[in-house]
Amino acid sequence: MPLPKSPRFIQTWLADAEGERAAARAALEETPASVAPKFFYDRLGSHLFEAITELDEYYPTRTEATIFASHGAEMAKAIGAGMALVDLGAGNCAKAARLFPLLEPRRYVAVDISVEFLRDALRELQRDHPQVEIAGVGEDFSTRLDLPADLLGDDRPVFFYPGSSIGNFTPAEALGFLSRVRERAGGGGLLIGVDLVKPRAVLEAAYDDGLGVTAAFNRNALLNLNRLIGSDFAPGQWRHVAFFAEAESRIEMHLEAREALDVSWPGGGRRFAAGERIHTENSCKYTAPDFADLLMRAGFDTPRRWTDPAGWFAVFWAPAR
Ligand code: AVJ
Repeated sequence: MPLPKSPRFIQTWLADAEGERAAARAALEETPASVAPKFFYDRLGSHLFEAITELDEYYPTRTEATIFASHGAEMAKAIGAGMALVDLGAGNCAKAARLFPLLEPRRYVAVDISVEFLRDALRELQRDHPQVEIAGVGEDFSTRLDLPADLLGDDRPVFFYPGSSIGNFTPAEALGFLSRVRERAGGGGLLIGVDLVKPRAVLEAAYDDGLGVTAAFNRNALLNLNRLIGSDFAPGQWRHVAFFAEAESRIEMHLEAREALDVSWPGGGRRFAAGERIHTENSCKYTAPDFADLLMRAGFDTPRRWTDPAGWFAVFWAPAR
């Protein structure tokens, strides 16, 4: 048997490691302090997120999967054939792989900041799909979306952004991000999953599960930062806080100091008062009409939309002429 080819891999994340460190330190020194959600995703963080998607309380992944299972064929028809599928935040690549039989992409370009995790996932995927031209890009696509032109070849670019990761952006940021995707999607489009507004109790349980997996995921950002900037955060000193902020229509996650704490890193540090918080994530929830409007404002053509029977989650196909 011939050896499976190994996927081409490009890494831009941490090309400017000193710049990333400086930005992370600056965000910690502000009041309120913050850690960008991209810092959840070191290798352990990607595994913890996988575990979150298996929790009873975390409905988005499961609900989105039912929408793909029920309407995938119709989506594939709307999208059309002969594409380069660009997966933003590909993670373990499982969602895209499940769509391969329907979409039959000629190329698959997986983009994720969790570089080692992505590399492992792609090796396996290439073994299972020798006919697909697979490439990996280790990139922080929240701040840049640089894809070498030859990665897409002559195939129609179809961007895939499932899971409601768009919720990590505020609506204003999301508009900017979607516009950047639109610029690169000409001739193709964007297939995107979006979490919808629903009763507070359902939302809050999904981000504060009984097992404490989400709490561990949240605290793990501190361990990732320790490695990246040399800080000395002790995760046990921080309480996981998650709530639905109605006015902003978003779940907010924070880490709250259990007592007054001093944290230091090379060249600096700061004191956190007891109860002081570090903001680690926004997860914005939309209504379906509001999100369709956002897609149109970003320059996409009139989108199509599929939801689950309860209307908890939506998948949009937004064509880009
Ligand atoms: C990966 C951003 C979609 O916001 O639901 C899960 C991340 N945070 N539990 C989300 C997350 C806490 C997730 N996204």
